[in-house]
Amino acid sequence: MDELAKQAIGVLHRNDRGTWTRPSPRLYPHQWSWDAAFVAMGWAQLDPLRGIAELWSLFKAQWSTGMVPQIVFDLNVGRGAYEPGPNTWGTALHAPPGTATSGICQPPVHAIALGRIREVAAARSAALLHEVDDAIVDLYPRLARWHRWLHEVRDPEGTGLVTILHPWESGLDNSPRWDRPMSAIDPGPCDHDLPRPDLTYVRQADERPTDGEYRRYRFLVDQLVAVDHDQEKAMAEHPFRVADVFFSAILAAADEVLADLAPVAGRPGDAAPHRASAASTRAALDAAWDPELRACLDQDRITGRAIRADTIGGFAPLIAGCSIDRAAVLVDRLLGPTYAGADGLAWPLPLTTATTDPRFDRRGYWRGPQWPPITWLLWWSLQRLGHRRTAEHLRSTAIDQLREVGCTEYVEPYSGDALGSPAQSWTAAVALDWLGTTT
Ligand code: 2M8
Repeated sequence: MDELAKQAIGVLHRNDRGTWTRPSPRLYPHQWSWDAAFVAMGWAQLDPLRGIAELWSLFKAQWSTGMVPQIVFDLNVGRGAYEPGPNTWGTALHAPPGTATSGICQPPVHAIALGRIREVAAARSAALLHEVDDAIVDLYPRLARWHRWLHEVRDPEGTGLVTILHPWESGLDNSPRWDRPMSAIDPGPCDHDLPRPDLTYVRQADERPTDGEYRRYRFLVDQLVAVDHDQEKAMAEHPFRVADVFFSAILAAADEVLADLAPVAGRPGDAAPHRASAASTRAALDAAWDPELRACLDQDRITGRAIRADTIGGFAPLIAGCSIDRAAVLVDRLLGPTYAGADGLAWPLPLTTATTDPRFDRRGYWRGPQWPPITWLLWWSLQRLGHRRTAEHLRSTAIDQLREVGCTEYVEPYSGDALGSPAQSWTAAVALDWLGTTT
């Protein structure tokens, strides 16, 4: 068997908890929302029904409002192994009985994962497709409720863009995109300990966010707990409110996939509204386009201003789907000298921040390094846009990279050093998907 496939399968098995998967053995010992979506696609290459189980484990913790939580905590994990842990969030009355969750969300990659699992099953056998389609009938209403929550609760004015209330909701936690809104926050004196178990699991402290960043992260959590996770209040008063273009683009792509799945779930009439939601997001992304930067910019909902930062977030239209002309501009930039085509890169793959942005940091967490799931999203999107050669170039380069660095969390783009967790499930999952492994 292919060596990378063997290693990736080993990582998934090592992190497997039966029906769900830890993102990594020590650094992230619980189930994370968007990791679960990537991981489900990885499992699908081995067993599509195990992929379905991964999604089910997550959606069992979906709140009655429709929100799918960022973290579903494993209560068997020792206290203090991950912070902030289950007791910090004040979510006991919100999460379904028998589950413990955080109180925020992450990008909605789940419908994309379900669509992908269906493709894998269809290529295997009619019987397997039948089983996956049965699962889609049950899962679809949960996915539809999740998307509805994002559109109605996080975009109550119908702007087409989803507002996030914490950088952790973006998934690209420390991106320079959040520097300005975060710097406007005064967390005041910290009246509780800020334990950092994460720092004991990495080689160097600079592979994780700083204590100053953590103080603000914790402050934002405390603010949400103070309003008992009341979304209407938070959307009016919370000190971090940003319309996130990358998150919104993922939602648009996922809305399109949900439209494809609606007839399978016996709800053909839902397809048109899902497509209309996606179209409205695409229009909002057009309006958020900055012609000078040639990028799409997040909007700070508190100041009313666009956030100028040259990061991977600016490529949101590629993920949502966009005009031929816009895609050509963005592909050019993606492969150009400030991103994947930068001089001296070990592998020509997309960076999370442009080398010319003053905040570019080659080792910084989400501030420059290459992240395999982001490359996967761009690869998947480029295929859909018909940029097949570019997509294939990304896929084969990413596989070359992973053969060298292993299933690491992220990669220092010049030295090619493996950073963060060395056994990261979503990296293993995208490797398996790219290899199209059959066992
Ligand atoms: C990282 O985020 C968590 C908080 O959610 C952390 O730093 O503790 C991010 O890379 C996020 O995108 C990812 O989902 C999570 C688990 O892999 O780790």
